Amino acid sequence: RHVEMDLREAIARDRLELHYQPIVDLRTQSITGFEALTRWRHPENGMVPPNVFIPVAEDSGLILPLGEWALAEACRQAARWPQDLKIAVNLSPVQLSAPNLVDMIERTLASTGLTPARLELEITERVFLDDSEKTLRILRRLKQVGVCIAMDDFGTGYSSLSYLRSFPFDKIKVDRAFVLDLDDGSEHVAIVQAVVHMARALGMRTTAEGVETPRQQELLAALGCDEAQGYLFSRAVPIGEVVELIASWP
Ligand code: G
Ligand code: G
Ligand code: MN
Ligand code: NA
Repeated sequence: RHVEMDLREAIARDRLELHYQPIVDLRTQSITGFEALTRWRHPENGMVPPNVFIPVAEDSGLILPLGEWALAEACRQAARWPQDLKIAVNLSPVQLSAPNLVDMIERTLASTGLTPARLELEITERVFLDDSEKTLRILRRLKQVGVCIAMDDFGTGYSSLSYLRSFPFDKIKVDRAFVLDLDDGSEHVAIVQAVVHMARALGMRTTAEGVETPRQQELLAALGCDEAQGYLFSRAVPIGEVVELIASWP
């Protein structure tokens, strides 16, 4: 309750921040883009983690204004970056089932001037739990707008492979649960390999999340994974550090 009231005020007073985590090409080591992650600095309690406030936002409906703000802010910032960099924004299933999502996204692209192909929307498997036909229709409309769609947290949820065939995702993000103990001899090697093969066969790219060690990076590259993100490369940084990060990237 308290969290909900405080979050409502934080949104109204523009007190949320976006942090940006780089996504790195495993072949060239260059940054291909950033994932925007919402941060909430509570005036008394300090940083409130997203796994606390996102569920509250989803249950209360506050995820709609929060999500709209995050999208607009991320697009506004990314429009000023080098044109080859993409911006990934997380979309809640609640946003996907709300009316006017596609209009809102088109309006945001128009008002920020961001090229649609530079925007990547990350959705989770949870979106297919409700009305998967309706979800597929919305995703197809979004594709027509020209944005990219990524399947986030792949392998953790209520995975069904059937929707991968029903919808042309641009990218699969392999959940960090499979990267966490990715090491020589780990069973996760076989799982990541299978996901990469499947994605390739379906014409989708793969991004590994939660990469923390050079050995994980090596294994992922050897397995044919396209991109990676994680603390090995960088944590999510405030907007003021993004330009510096791009400029100083090896
Ligand atoms: O890195 P981090 O702890 O910020 O992210 C935790 C979770 O919160 C991730 O699953 C991430 O997708 C989610 N999250 C972070 N920012 C947003 C946002 O703006 N919208 C939505 N829907 N989820 C977000
Ligand atoms: O959208 P998603 O749920 O994937 O959000 C990414 C989450 O993972 C964020 O909470 C982010 O801070 C976190 N994260 C990013 N890189 C790493 C990492 O290398 N290790 C761990 N443990 N968490 C990470
Ligand atoms: Mn994500
Ligand atoms: Na994820």
